[in-house]
Amino acid sequence: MKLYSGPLSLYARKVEIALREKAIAFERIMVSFTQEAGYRPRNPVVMVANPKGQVPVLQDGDLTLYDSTVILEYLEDACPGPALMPATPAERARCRQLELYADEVMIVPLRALMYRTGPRPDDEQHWAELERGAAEAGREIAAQCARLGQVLGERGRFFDALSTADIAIFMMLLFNQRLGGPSLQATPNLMAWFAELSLRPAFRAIRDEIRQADLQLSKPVDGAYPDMT
Ligand SMILES: N[C@@H](CCC(=O)N[C@@H](CS)C(=O)NCC(=O)O)C(=O)O
Repeated sequence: MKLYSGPLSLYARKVEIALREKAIAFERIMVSFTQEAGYRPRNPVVMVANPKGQVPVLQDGDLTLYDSTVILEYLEDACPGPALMPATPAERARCRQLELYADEVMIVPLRALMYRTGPRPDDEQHWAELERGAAEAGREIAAQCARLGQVLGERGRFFDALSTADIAIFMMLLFNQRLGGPSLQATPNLMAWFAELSLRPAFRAIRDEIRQADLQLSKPVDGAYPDMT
């Protein structure tokens, strides 16, 4: 398999974690990314494969797929063991729902923090507006973390075994860390879950690569990575 990924692409890194957890060999092609120009110039293969022009793109023989969720579903069907989806229909649906919560709901306030890793605008007023937006987003992220803490409950896990939802939520919380969002300390069970996943080689490798990519590509962010062990 061939995966088109990006150094700071949280969706492509979701797929990388799944591939590593399933011990599937793959060739990784990193598309170019800078804070100044984003993904431009676009990778030509990605442009042809994905009408949205986005990574991840997975090629498996004649099959070319885009969108991390579709790719994860394919990997689950094509390479079922070790499973990254629960067994029962209800739990599988709950897993898909939680993955979507991460990918489409948690991403919203995170986007309001992303300016922090890019070049600082000259206009101080614009910067102050961004900072106000970030403060509001931080409150929303803290509320989301509290909700996730409730879902985790005393059991401290979303499902009996590792799932695509764990991967998606981990990526969002990792990005919250790198962007200097709220610490997880207010939700100890979520923090413990995050720390436990960080010990798995697949998660640790991606976390460390992203941290390294930040050192090379991003502006330093005050208070970044507060909960890193
Ligand atoms: N829903 C898509 C989102 C993919 C996505 O947003 N990819 C970003 C990188 S994390 C990208 O390629 N952005 C470039 C762009 O949107 O122009 C997925 O899950 O794969």
